[in-house]
Amino acid sequence: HPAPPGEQRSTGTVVWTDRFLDYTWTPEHPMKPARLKFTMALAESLGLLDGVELLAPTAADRADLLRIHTPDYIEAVEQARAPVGSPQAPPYGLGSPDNPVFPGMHQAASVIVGGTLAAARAIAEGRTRRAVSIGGGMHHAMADAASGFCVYNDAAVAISWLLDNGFDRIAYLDVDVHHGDGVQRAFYADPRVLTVSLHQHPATLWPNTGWPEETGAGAAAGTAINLPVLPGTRDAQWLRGFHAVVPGALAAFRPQIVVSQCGVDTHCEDPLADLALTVDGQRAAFRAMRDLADQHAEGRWLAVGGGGYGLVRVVPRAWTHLLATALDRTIAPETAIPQDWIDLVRAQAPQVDPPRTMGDGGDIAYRPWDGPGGTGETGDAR
Ligand code: TV7
Ligand code: CA
Ligand code: ZN
Repeated sequence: HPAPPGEQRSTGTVVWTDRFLDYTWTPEHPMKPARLKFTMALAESLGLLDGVELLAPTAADRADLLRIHTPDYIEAVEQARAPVGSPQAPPYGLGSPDNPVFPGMHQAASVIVGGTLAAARAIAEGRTRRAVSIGGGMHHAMADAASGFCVYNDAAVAISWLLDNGFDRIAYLDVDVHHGDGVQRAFYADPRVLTVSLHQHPATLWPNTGWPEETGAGAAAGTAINLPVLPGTRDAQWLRGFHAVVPGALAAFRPQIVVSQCGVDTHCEDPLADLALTVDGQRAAFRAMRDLADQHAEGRWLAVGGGGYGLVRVVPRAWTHLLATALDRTIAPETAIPQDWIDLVRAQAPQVDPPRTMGDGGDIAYRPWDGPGGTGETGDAR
């Protein structure tokens, strides 16, 4: 039951702790905690968080991590020290340029998992219908390896916990520009989990997996879906692909909860990939996933963050829309960005021109997926 227009009923929970900011690689690394800090500052400045209770997570414990990760790998993360005078890189993907060892890595990565688990528990226990943890979305982490800036796979741990706590059918939707390989791998042979990833075509982007032929194994055949999109793809084309595949898949699978990885590195300005979405298109994708959870999963929606490397001009606006979407508090793309936020990022990132409005004037005005009577707001096919 979506809230009637104007009603400020909060159906969503925001998971947050400043400890998310401890997930800090090196100063040169593209995944910077400032993107989370700037997002929360923008959401706050717009009044989005007024009256919203923040759920503060604690670190996931060893038993939680063992749902997905091997004991040896967890131990290696705990023991990892930046190599002092030794050229020997630690094993398990640790100490590579993508995943350099940083102090407190195990603890920081465990808090990220704790955030996604807290969101899952809040939904499972009926305390909220929707929960968002923008610190999560570490979809590349493997059972025994760090990969692609991801140490522990928070979404996979949370999905595993949900499977043991009353959920038999879980849909995972991954709109990050990169393939959600770690989550797909964790549940590739498990028919209870449908994984869907949209991503830049594997022939053109790391990790070079997520081919359409990857569809699940054994009894789980058909429960992995991969939708590669070509470099240069814009809002309307991307959304058309989403709507051609995802609503039908969810209608057939009948999930009890939708888990969304909401990476925003699909943006045209993102430095790591080559898609050409705008914040408006990303906003439409979030609203579509929320509405699909409303239609097919009794409103149960767990959203996590993920990639997104435009730390001033993209991530804060996009994830503020994500938070607003979960909270049923629409922010129009025309909305002016408050001056206090502009001043804040000017002081901390003087080299970047901050955005002025909450949208990019994206091309979703062209809505080829809209049948007669469609509102176009989420691109919902009807
Ligand atoms: C979810 N692309 C994570 C996405 C992970 C992408 C990669 C970089 C990168 C790493 C850096 C850096 C970078 C400008 C970009 C084959 C390589 C090429 C490392 C330099 N600048 C998510 C992972 C991807 C690290 N990895 O899905 C330190 O780009 O392409 C690769 C692998 C070998 C390693 N080199 C890159 O969004 C959260 N890494 C600067 C400093
Ligand atoms: Ca993806
Ligand atoms: Zn990514």
